[in-house]
Amino acid sequence: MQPVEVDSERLWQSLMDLARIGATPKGGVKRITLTDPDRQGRDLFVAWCKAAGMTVRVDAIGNIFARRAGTNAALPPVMTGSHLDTQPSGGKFDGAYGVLAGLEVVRRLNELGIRTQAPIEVAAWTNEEGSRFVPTMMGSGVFASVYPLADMHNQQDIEGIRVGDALRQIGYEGDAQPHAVGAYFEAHIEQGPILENTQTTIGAVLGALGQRWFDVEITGQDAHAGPTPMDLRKDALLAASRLVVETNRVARSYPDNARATVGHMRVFPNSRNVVPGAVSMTLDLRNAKDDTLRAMVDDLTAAAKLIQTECAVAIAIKQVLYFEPSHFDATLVDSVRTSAAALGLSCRDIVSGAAHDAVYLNRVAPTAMIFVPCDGGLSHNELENARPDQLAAGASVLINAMLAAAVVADDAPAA
Ligand code: HGY
Ligand code: MN
Ligand code: MN
Repeated sequence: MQPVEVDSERLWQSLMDLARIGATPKGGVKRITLTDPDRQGRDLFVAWCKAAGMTVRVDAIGNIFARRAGTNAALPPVMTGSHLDTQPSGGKFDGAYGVLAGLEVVRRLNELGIRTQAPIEVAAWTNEEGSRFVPTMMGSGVFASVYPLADMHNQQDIEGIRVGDALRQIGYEGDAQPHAVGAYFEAHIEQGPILENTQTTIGAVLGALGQRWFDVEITGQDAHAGPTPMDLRKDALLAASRLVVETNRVARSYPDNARATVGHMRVFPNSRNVVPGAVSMTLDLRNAKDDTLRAMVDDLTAAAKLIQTECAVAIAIKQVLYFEPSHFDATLVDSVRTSAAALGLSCRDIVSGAAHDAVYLNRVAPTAMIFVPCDGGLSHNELENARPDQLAAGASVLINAMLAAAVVADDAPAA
C-alpha cells in the first residue's frame, strides 16, 4: 500500500482553532490542567472526535479516549495521543500537536475509507505537565497503574484544591475502566534544538531521560535588614541562591545528558527590608542513566548539607517524583524510521529530554514516539512555534506507523 499523507491544512487549522482557547498575549496558550480553559479545550476535542464518528469515553482521572472501531473489536486498540493541558506560559503545540495529529489520522482514514482490523484510539491524558498538580504525567500514570487513583484525587495545588474536586468542577470525572493497548505512538515537537540544527524532519525517539523531582524547604529566621549584623543572619534566600548555583554546577559536571533546574521559588516574608526567613523551591534533575542520576542527587544533597551549616539554616529535601530512564519498543521505533523513509523524510534517532505520557504507556504497551522540529528548539514558552509542513510530516509518519500496527482490513482506494 502506498504511504498515506495527512491533510496539512486541516491539521494546522485545528491546531490554530484549539490555540484560541487560553490564548495569551504573546501568542502562547495557558490551559492549566483542570481549569476552565482546560475544560473548553477538552470539550472542543470531544466534539471534533464525535464529528469524526468516534465513540468517546472518560476515565476516573479525566483521561479522554476517542475510539474509531476496527473490523475486529476483540483486538486491543492501536492508540495515539498526548495532552491538552499546558504550562502557565505554554505554547500552541506542546501536547496539542500529539492529540490533534491523532485526530487527523482518524479524519484521514475516514476520508480514504480505510478500515483497520484493530480499533484506532486517540487519548488526551490528564495533567501531563505537572505544573499545577504534582506528579507530571498524572493521568497516564494512573492508567498505567504507576499511581493509585485515590492518591491522585487527593493531590492538592498550591491553593489546597484537590485534583478530584477540580476534575468534578470541570465535569471530567468519568467511569471508563483501564483497557489493554496493542501499541502506543505519540507525536510531539522535540522541544529542543537537535532536529532543527541537523535539518532533520523526523525524530525516531529511542526513549526519555529519567527524572527525580524534589520539594525543598529552607528555614532560617526573618530579621530586620538594618540592625541585624551579616554574621548573625539565618538568611534562607542566601542558602537558596547557593543551592541554585550548586544545582547548575551538578548538571554541568555530569555526563549522559545531565539536566538540573530550579523552576519555582517562593520567598517568605518576601518584604524588601526583611532578611528572608524561609524559602520553598523545587529541583528537577534528569539523566539518561539511572546511576548517574543517583550520583547527581547524592552530590547535590551533600552540597545542601554544607550550605545548611554555613548559612545556619535548615534544609529539608523531599523527593516527589522519580522514574528511571525509559527505552521505547525497538520494533515500533523501527516502524517510525520505515514510515519516514517511505515518505522520503529525513529521520534520526533521538533521546527525549522531556518526559511524555509515552513514558508511562511504555510500561503497559509497546510504545514509540515521533518528534518534529520546533523553532529554535524553544518550548514551555509562549513563543513556541513549528512549521505546518513538518507537523504534517510527523502526522503522516504517525498514520503509516499506526496502519502497520493496526493492520489494514482492506485496501480501499486512496482518495
Ligand atoms: O517536564 C517534562 O518533561 C514534561 O514537559 N512534563
Ligand atoms: Mn508535552
Ligand atoms: Mn510540556
